Amino acid sequence: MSFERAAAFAPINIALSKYWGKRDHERNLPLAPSVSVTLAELGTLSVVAPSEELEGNMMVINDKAADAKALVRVGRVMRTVREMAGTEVRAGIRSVNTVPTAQGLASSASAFAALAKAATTAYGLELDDQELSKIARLGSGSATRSVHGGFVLWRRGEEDDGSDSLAEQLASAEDWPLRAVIAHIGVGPKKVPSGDGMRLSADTSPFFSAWIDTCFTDVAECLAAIAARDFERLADVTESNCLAMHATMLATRPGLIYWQPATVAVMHAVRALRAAGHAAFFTIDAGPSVVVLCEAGEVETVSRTLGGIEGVVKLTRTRIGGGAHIVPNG
Ligand code: 2P0
Repeated sequence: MSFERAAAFAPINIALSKYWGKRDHERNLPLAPSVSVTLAELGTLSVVAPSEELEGNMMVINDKAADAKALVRVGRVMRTVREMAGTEVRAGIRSVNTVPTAQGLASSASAFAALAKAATTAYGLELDDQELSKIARLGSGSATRSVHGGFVLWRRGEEDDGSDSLAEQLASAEDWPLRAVIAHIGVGPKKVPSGDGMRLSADTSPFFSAWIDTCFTDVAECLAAIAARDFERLADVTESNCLAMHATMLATRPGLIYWQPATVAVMHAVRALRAAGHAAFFTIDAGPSVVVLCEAGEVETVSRTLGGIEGVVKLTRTRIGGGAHIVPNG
C-alpha cells in the first residue's frame, strides 16, 4: 500500500457548556457532554508525511522538536491510525499554530483535530467526521469538537472503549452567523495543564459532583437555545456554565486561579453592555483570556469597549467557521 503526504487545517473551538472532568484519562472520555462553537481562521496546520525510511514518528511543532508529553498524545493518535490502516509505516509530522499555545485558547483542540484529519488522509482512511472526531479525541478531549464547524455537541458516550463518545454538528456557521471578539489577556503559559487540573478538581473540589450534574442540564439548555436561535437564552447558560466551572476550579485544592484583573473587568464590561441592550456574552477557558460572542452588528461596540480595558493586550475579531479540512498543496 502506498501512502501520501497530506496537510490539514483545523480551527480552535470555544465551549459554551464546558468539559472539565474525565471518566477515562487515557482515552479522554468525559464525565459529561459539552457544546462548543468553532471559530474561523485561528487554528493549526498539520502536515503528515508517511515514510518507509523512518523508524519512529518525527514531530516538529512550531519549528521545534515536540516534547515528550506531546509525543505521547501524538503517539496515541498515530498508533490508532496505523492500526486502522494495517501498517507499521511511521510518519514525519509538522504542526504550525496560528494561536498562542497554552494561554487558555484551545490550541491542543485545533492541533489534534488537524493531526487526525491529515493523518487519516495520508494513510488512505476514508472516515466521516463523527468517526474522525473519535481519533482527534485520543490526542485531546476538546479536539473532538474542532473536527466540525459551527455549533457542536460532544456526546459523553457510555461505552468504556469510547466508541460512542464523539462529536456531531448541531448547526452550521451559516445557520447562526454569530461573531467573536477575543480579548487576549497575556500572562505567559498557564501553570497547570488542563488534564492535571481536571484530575485535581475531581479529587479535591467540594463542588465537583454538582458541577458535573450542572453540565447535563446546561447542555440541554444550550441545545434548546441553539435550535431556537435564542441569543438571550444562550448568553445566560453560557455565562453561568463558565462561572460554575471557574467556581469549581477556584474551590480545587490548591485553587486553580486562571483569572487576571483584566479578566474580571471584561466580564463586568460585557454584562454592562448586555444590560444596555447589546447582544454580547462572555466565556473563559482555563486561562485569563475572554471570548465574547455577539451579533454581527455589535462587533464594533464590543471591540471599542474591550480595547479600552487595562490589561487587554490584543483583540482578535473572528466569525464562527467550518471544521477540519484538507489543504491542497499545504
Ligand atoms: C473546554 N477546556 O470544554 C474546556 C474548558 C478547558 C476549559 O477542553 O486533557 O486541552 O487534552 O483532554 O482538551 C481543555 O482541555 O484537555 C478544555 P485534554 P483539553 O474547552
